[in-house]
Amino acid sequence: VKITVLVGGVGGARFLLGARELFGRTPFPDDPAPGDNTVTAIVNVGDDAWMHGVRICPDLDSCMYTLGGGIDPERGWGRAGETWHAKEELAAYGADPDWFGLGDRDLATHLIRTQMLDAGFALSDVTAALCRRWDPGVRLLPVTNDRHETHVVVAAPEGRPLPSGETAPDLAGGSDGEIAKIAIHFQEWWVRYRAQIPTYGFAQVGSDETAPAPGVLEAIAEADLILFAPSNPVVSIGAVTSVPGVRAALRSAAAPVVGISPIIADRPLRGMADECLSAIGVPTTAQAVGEHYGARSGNGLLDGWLIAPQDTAEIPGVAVASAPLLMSDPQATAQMIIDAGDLVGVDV
Ligand code: GDP
Ligand code: FO1
Ligand code: CA
Repeated sequence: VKITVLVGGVGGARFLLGARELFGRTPFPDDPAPGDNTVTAIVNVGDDAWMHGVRICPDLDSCMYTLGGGIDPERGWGRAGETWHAKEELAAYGADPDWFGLGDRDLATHLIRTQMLDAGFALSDVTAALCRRWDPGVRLLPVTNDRHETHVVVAAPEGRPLPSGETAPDLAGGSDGEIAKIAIHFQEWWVRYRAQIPTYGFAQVGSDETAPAPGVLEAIAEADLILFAPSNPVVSIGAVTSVPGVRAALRSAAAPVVGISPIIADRPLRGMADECLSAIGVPTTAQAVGEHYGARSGNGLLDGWLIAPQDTAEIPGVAVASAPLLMSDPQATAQMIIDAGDLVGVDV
């Protein structure tokens, strides 16, 4: 069978461990043998950023390091056994940003990526080259090779210089007049402010001609089953489906599309999905996230929605079932994928 999974970082990477457990290893970057099981991950690049002159791709790296056995399991990003000498030296120079931590081991990945991008290689080629070392056992495709960064519309933090040259007023102090709004990079919102500032929405920033990376549309069109990992519905899955062409490809795919809920008992398992959902006016419930994705038979994306036993959901046109959704180990996650297939009559 051919399985195509839309993924973000930590949640996506854990989910792929389950897919690899169930379907076996998909060679990458080498081609799979005809007729073999293949697992293709379409990975979010909305988190990607330039910091200190290097290109960082957090979700691609979380997937690559997790599947390749190099991840720091507590953080879910960056390398195990990491040291932070470069970060300390940058801080000693007073280099900006001072709120983002590049580990020494991780830095080597960014240096190679940046050199290859500078030499004219596409991000998908760079990812394939890095995966020669990490041998993830899953095809890892960035959703696009173009810049497609998530920016966040926020109230300008107090004291922050505005593009006008003025300084943002103290919100808590009750400034009169309009709230000054600015857009900041997703990493600044997530890492620097921990999503704890008034937030009004998200926008993708990049090229006018953003297109799916090579292989992405084919992986959607040729799949036997398409899954949305239990990743952040807004800044991971939402940033993937906002690449022009991806949504239409999902809607016209021959295979059924099943989402796995990242929300269990009205809470995200980890991370700040809560803050992302509330910024776009979607309650943090399996019901609301399922509705947000919508039914493919209507204007949406789902044929099936797998939720946790604690939750309920009823979405016209979408088959809903409940199953344990804790990705405690690859076997438990593999069972989730079997359950997702059952929901839409695909025997994996
Ligand atoms: P990020 O890019 O690192 O933020 O990771 P993702 O977007 O791929 O996934 C983040 C989401 O994974 C969060 O919203 C969590 O609720 C969800 N998540 C993490 N662990 C689990 C789990 O064991 N089960 C389920 N159902 N969701 C999980
Ligand atoms: N997250 C943090 O909370 N603080 C950091 O300093 C940080 C550095 C970092 C470096 C490389 C990388 O691939 C990821 C990194 N992350 C860091 C995680 C990441 O910014 C976010 O968790 C994701 O983008 C959200 O998925
Ligand atoms: Ca992410």
